[in-house]
Amino acid sequence: MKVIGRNDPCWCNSGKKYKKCHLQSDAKGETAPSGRAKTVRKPTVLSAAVSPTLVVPKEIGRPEYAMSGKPTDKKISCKKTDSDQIERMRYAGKVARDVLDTVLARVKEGITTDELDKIAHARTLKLGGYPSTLNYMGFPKSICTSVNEVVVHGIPDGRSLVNGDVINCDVTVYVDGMHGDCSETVFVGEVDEASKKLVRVTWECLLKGIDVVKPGVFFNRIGKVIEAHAKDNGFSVVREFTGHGLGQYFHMAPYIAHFYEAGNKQVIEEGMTFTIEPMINAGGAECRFWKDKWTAVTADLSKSAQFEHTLLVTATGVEILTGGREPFFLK
Ligand code: EYF
Ligand code: CO
Repeated sequence: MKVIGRNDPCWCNSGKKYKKCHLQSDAKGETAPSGRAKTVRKPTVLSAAVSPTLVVPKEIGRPEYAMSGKPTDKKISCKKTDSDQIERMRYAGKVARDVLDTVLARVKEGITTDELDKIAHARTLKLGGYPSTLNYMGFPKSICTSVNEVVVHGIPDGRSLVNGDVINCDVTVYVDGMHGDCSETVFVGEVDEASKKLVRVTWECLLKGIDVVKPGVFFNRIGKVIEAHAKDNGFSVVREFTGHGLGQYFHMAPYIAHFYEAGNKQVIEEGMTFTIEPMINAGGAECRFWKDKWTAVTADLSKSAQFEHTLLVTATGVEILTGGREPFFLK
């Protein structure tokens, strides 16, 4: 076994020296969640070549940040009051779902995440949409592809999928002036039982979060039920990233925590459109960033999974705007 030197690159692919990254937490045994035997894992995903930025034809309507990379910093509420806005949200949700299904149908051993990005880009344009992640705060690609220990915001690149990978594809589209956002985690070939459980429980976490949505309920109920289900199954909830209001802007007020925030008394209202998108880790909740500053990975390199829907709050409950077929593992 090779021993990592203090000045060697850290094993977690952060690009930092070992002494500036995991040296101390490894020494204290903190990399594993407390109460469990520490498992030392190696990264299963390394950064690979990123292809040139794809072009969007000028006749496609664009969000405000498409040229500058800078989204509006106004904290506008996601509540919709007129039926035209709601109809356009329904349409954005349908287009996002179509693009996600198109991408997921092509996931298989040997395909690169860059090819999946190109498939998503072409399908989004064909449906008259703009791929919302493209140049959002400078993000270079049309979807996010997060494999194994990558929690979120993986950049599609030249890495080929291998048997046993789990991959989350996250699609957001901007069409008719509205954003629709959804993601799913799927298997590449045959995966181990632990990965199957992680993906199933993550899906159940999303469903449990959606189940409590109706007018008058505190937003913190969503995180409460999600965190309880993840913990009951021995998993942890990522805290750095949350769901979000969306509509005319990609990210609007409020944020939606996937863990319990006792003091958050914000109330769910009819007409709000927001995402729930829990990221659940097989090990500890802590994340690190790669040196690209986008890709978030689990600090202990355990696997992570995520599912996401865009929701509309109705008078009595909720409408799933990015709903469609059931996830593949329920078939
Ligand atoms: C340091 C980004 C900014 N943000 C959110 C920007 O909600 C999303 N998906 O469901 C979502 C997708 C993307 C996104 C893609 C790029 N960004 C990422 C990471 C860090 C960061 O600020
Ligand atoms: Co989102």
